[in-house]
Amino acid sequence: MTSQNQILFEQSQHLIPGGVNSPVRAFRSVGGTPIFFKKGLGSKLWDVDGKEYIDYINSWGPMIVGHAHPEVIAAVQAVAANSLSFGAPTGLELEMAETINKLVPSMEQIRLVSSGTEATMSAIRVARGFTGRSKLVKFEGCYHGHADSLLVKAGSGLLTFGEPDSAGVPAEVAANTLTLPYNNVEQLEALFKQSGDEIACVIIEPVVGNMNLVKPTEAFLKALRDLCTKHGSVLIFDEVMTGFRVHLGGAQALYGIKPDMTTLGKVIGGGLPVGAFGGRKDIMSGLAPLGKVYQAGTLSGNPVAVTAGLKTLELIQAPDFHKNLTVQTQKLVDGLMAAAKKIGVTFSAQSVGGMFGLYFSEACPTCFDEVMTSDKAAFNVFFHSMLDSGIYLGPSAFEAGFVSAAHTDGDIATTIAAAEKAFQVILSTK
Ligand code: KE4
Repeated sequence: MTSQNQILFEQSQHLIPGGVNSPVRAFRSVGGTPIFFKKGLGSKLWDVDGKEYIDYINSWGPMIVGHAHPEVIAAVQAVAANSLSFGAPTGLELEMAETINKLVPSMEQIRLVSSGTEATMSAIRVARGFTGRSKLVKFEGCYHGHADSLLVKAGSGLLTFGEPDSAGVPAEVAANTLTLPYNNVEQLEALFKQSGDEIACVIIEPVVGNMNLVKPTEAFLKALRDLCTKHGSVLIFDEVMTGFRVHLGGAQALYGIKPDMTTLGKVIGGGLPVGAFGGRKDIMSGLAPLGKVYQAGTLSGNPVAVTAGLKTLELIQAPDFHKNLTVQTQKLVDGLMAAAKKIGVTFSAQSVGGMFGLYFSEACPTCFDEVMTSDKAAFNVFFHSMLDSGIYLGPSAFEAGFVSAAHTDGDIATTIAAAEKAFQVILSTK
């Protein structure tokens, strides 16, 4: 019998490109039919056919306190009754700026937007306005949203400026973006020696979640900080994913590196559309209406979205919240590695705070080239076996996974039991 899921996917494709509003949701990387959901509560999701799943996507990070947390829902319902939007300042935006500044002190001034892409796009523009320079540096495997200047792949030669990584991005735009290998201090130093004084900014995921999870070496982050300081380039930590996820103060608190600017998203909206960028006051004062860098948004600081974010940020400040989240996530990783070892499958895994990476390779990767050596076919078998068992992982071997405060020991145990079965399936396909 055709499932409601299959019917919806078939019909959606007539009016929505690929049947989805964001490409990763289409299951193109893993194959099969994407799941349409209708309800979430705590760590669980239910699809349109009523099947239950333990959710390790958490809407790609925002649902850190679990789906439909009663306090978040109640706060949103209450504020929504006063109108959904004014297009004018509200006290809630000040409260959000104060909360972010308290938890991420390097963000001396903050502006709210409606997505992570808007946050990174705006941060790069204000850094270019501040320095009067055009060149931008990013790292292979890092994703910072879909602004033109960020959809750029490494140039043909070492240390050459970029080529478009998407149709529709003009070569002239890509030429201002240089892509370096992550965790490679030598190439970073060579670039700054060659072009340091032309570089407006460097944007980095301080813990990468978009080529699967990749951790930085402390030497790499320190070299990056020192070189940006020496050459007057703005160091932007893209903490859209790591913000409030790996530590209450983000990756910058975890690694003790102070960026010049930070971008945020996901958790600060609690599931509703909120992004933010901010940093040094001397840089942020270049923004309109004070300065000459223009940036704007009809729904920036939307009161309903900000309320969902404020309540979420209040809940994650509970004592031991991140300690418990880190412990729970490590339990999952340890259990999965033990299961793979027991069954005899080549597998590694690691976590940082409430995010984790799973790899069908001997060791955890440290850069994009190493990620690409992971057995993608094995991941796809694993993904579908877990999905059949009611475990919802990111539909790509190149995405990090997320645990929420609502994931119980029972959820972890169920997940590990499902993984043992999935590892057996992988062995049987070898
Ligand atoms: P959004 O524009 O999707 O809100 O944020 C873009 C973005 C910026 N920076 C980082 C570090 C991010 O991880 C993201 C978005 N993350 C992806 C997950 N890989 C969102 C999922 C999707 O594209 O549908």
